[in-house]
Amino acid sequence: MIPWRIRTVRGPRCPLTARRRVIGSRDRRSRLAWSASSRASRSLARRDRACSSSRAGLGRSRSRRGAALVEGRSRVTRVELQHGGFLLFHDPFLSPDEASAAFAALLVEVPLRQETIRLFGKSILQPRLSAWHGDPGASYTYSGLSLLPHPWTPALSVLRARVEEAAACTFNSVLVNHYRGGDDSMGKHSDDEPELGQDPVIASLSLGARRRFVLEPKKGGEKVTLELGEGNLLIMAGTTQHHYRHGVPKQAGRGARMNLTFRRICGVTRP
Ligand SMILES: O=C(O)CCC(=O)C(=O)O
Repeated sequence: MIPWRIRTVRGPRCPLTARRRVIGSRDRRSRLAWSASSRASRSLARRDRACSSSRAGLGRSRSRRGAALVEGRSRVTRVELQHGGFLLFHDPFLSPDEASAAFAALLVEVPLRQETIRLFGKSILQPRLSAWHGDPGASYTYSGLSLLPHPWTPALSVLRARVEEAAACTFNSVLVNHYRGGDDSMGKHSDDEPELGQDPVIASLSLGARRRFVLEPKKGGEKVTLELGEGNLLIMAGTTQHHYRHGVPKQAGRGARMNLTFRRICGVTRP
């Protein structure tokens, strides 16, 4: 039983024309915002081939750095990064009720566990719980850890449909991270493994406690810090993974949080 309704319809019942009509009826600012996304919408027709930011149509922008745009109920802020990276921050994306229902469902459905990884030649326990889900064949390896996907659960499938529509791009896997409290964290890293392809689009959905998210350029320069709160969606695109590391530092006193990073493993045939 899924405690919220799917507002995204897949396949032929989700025609691009309907999407364009909605976009066309918005104000000029919003239409500008969607100039990148209309290319992205076209890419939905090629959904099974979309793998990178440029193929997904998210590669170019006409909007200003940090420009705030209104898309449906969601406020979308676009942040330009160095060398062609960019972020799209949807706040809110899920309502508080949807977010807390999703959190509760995921705690029951997802087999969260503490994994051991290799870092600087040493085996260490990750400071959080995690689980990898996806289409058959969507395996993922990072920090010496090779993950075979668990199948999509009902809640993950609903959330994937919602996120795919917002990102105008398809995902065949998701890494679920559960931060049990403020002592759990994620070290700085890039999602730049070869199986993600060049310039991957990574869509990160946050549930539960608000946490600080830091992006730092690999070759020095201005850091970007965001507060990721309940129901926010952060899309990292363009060359972000190539030029930046990101992480979630410890933050004393914070409660439990769940984060879902939807990804596309290249070369996997959609079932
Ligand atoms: O928890 C977050 O917000 C970040 C997760 C993340 O960086 C990742 O899954 O690679």
